[in-house]
Amino acid sequence: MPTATQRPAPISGNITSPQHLVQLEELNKKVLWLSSWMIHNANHLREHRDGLKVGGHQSSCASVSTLMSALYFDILNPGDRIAVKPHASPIFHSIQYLLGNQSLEQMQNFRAFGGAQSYPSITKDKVDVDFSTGSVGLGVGVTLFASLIQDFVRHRKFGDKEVNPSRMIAVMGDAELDEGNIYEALLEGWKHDVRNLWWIIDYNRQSLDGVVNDFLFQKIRSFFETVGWNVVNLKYGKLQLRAFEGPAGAELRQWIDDCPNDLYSAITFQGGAAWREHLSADLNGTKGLKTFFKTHDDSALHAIMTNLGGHDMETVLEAFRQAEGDDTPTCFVAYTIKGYGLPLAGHKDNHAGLMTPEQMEMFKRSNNIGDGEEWAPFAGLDIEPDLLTEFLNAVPFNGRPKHKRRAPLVPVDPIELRKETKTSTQVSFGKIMNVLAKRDDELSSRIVTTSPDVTVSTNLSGWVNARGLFKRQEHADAFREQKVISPIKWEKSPNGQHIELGIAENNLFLMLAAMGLSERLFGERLFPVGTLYDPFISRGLDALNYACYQDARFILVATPSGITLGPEGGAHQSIATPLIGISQDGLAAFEPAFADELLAIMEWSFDYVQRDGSGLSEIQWLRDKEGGSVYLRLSTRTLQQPDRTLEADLRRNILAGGYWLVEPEPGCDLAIIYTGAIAPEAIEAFEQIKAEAPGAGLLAVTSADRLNAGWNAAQRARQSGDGQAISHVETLLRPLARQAGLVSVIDGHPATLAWIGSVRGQRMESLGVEHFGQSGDLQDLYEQYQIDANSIVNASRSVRRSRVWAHKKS
Ligand SMILES: Cc1ncc(C[n+]2csc(CCOP(=O)(O)OP(=O)(O)O)c2C)c(N)n1
Ligand SMILES: [Mg+2]
Repeated sequence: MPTATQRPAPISGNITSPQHLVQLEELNKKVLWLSSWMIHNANHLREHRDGLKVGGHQSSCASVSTLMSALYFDILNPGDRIAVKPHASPIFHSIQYLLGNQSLEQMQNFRAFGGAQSYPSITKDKVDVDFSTGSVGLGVGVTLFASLIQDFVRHRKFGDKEVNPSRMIAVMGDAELDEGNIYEALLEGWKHDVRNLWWIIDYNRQSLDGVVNDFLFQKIRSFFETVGWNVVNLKYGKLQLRAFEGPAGAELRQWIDDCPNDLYSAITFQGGAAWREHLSADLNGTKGLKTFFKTHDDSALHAIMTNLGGHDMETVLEAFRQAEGDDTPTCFVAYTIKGYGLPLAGHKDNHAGLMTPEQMEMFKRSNNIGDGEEWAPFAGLDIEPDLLTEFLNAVPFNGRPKHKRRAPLVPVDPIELRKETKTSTQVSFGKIMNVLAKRDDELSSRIVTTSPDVTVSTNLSGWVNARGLFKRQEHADAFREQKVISPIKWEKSPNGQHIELGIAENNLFLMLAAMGLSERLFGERLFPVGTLYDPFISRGLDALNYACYQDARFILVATPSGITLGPEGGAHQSIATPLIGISQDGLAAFEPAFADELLAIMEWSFDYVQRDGSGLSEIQWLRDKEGGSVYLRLSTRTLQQPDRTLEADLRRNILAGGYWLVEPEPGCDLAIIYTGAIAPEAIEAFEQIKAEAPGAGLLAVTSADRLNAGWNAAQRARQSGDGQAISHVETLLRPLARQAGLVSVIDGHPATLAWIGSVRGQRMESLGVEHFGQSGDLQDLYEQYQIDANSIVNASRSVRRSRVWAHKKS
């Protein structure tokens, strides 16, 4: 294995000055050292109180260090945005450290609480991260959608500002190509003619468990070319190219091309002598081989054989620079070695492998780093610190503003919605969007909608008719031109405000992530509204989680939902989504029953997605000042609407998660609690039971998520000594007798509301849906799954009986 100091000196070409190249090489050497050291420090030198493995990926870092150094120290412009391969986080932090953007303390606390994160994180890292990564494939995919949103923002010309396009870049592991979301994104990108996109594949031909298929590169080329990308191979480094011109050069090249990936990796691990042995056996009798061997000792031979394109700074710079100026999406296949420059190089088990303290000591010595100099930015380098400082000060990327981008808040004026006596939440959603479409205000101009082929069936077509679809080039509606009558216009233009997607929910969530990061990425606030069928949230769940994790802001509208879609299809019934709504961090979930509730929630949501504060909110014990994204679970079921005007108090309760549709009398012993489209059954059951349970209450839960979050937070506050803390659900339940019985009902999993029994330790029977899958009308289905009015009455009687029984027993 060549040590860091033995690494071949760069050979200068036309692309850059020799001095610049040497400086980049030296910085790259330091980046590799720092990344290895911060992982070593985290694993071996910090106190481990819990005995758990800390981990880190020294080999994954080593394979990408040249590519990343070339990007950050030379190629990137301040506006370029980059998703970094998750396990290259230490490389990213080391580069930021050298650029003066990352603190020593953060470096030393890598993977510790409050320190630099295991994987680059927008929300948790202190340094400026463009895209969070971690779940492989998603960070790559989101760059594609970000490039589309960049185009969208540029075409909308907010405030007549001309925004120059930047590059959206993913530095990705080759195994990320196994994730299906990559191909879904590629196809969508092709449809939308995405531009200014670079995907740089760290083609080390190793994943976590093993070595990838030898012919993967051919497939990569054809996938990408099929969807209109340029593909650039960085296979050989300059040392190799020079060797190919020397004695036995052509045969050497052929041998390299023919060598299976796993064998190449194994010999890389073994080093110079093993190369000699294999080459001698395989190329025995080749003219010039002896001369080649004679002029290269083991170390020089190893340097040539491992001088792959992705480790050769000059080759990398050449490739990147040549791609500049062409906005065609470009895929770089950079051949690399996992663990390059480390004793772990090429070993098949090196993914989580760590250098031993002894190996680290040797590595340190080979880097000329003295004791106590481990974190010193320039220790052991062959160039004067002043020159390197000057170099770093001139790095174009560092011209990026240091403060977080904030766009002005957009006022949300009340939305005037005509009252209906009967309607559904889905229809009301469409009408609210129609009202917004007709308005000429800042909010409406910044709304962007998207849907995976269910725009019409989720009632977005009124909005789309008014605002049009987004496409970089004008595209007329052929049906309209041919006078084929349709209520739905399908005109595409650069001014359109709806981005239509193919049926791929993962893409929907990556799109919402990119739209919801627009303020951060492009300085322009957008209000993304995405629609889909509720059950298919599960299809894109990891991407939804990913979007929320990086604090992208959007409104997700899921409809229809539950078994309430009736005859439309058993396979499309959703059960678990209300629980997702409760448990998904960063997402406030609502399930209104009536149009006026939905209106209040949507008005609030457009404000909520803009918030960026901290501390307690106007609704106590909810983290409302921080804001977040919103999930609305809606229904196609038409309901009789309550005849009322929302007073401030009622509106506040709707937003806090619940209100009494019928107030209980103090000390009463029964409450029926319902959520969403099952409201008529709850009301009917309530009417039937109220003679048996005088003064009973009927509680409408508009957000089990927010009721639950408030309760948890208030409990934690009390546990920490704040005796006054009380949450909304506790206030709501206060009038009930201590031993009152509760019955809940939801068209979703019963656990969504079942926790309410614990709030005051009251007996509770929870109705909901645990099984699904058959079509039917609502009467049949509600009866079958026991969420019909009769079942609610029976549960009310049952809970009252068991309450009396329990009371007697005690
Ligand atoms: C969705 C997902 N599944 C599994 C993992 C666990 N994991 C982390 S890295 C990795 C292998 C990555 O290999 P590659 O992308 O080639 O990166 P390399 O380390 O070789 O650069 C796996 C399976 C993950 N992070 N995300
Ligand atoms: Mg790999």
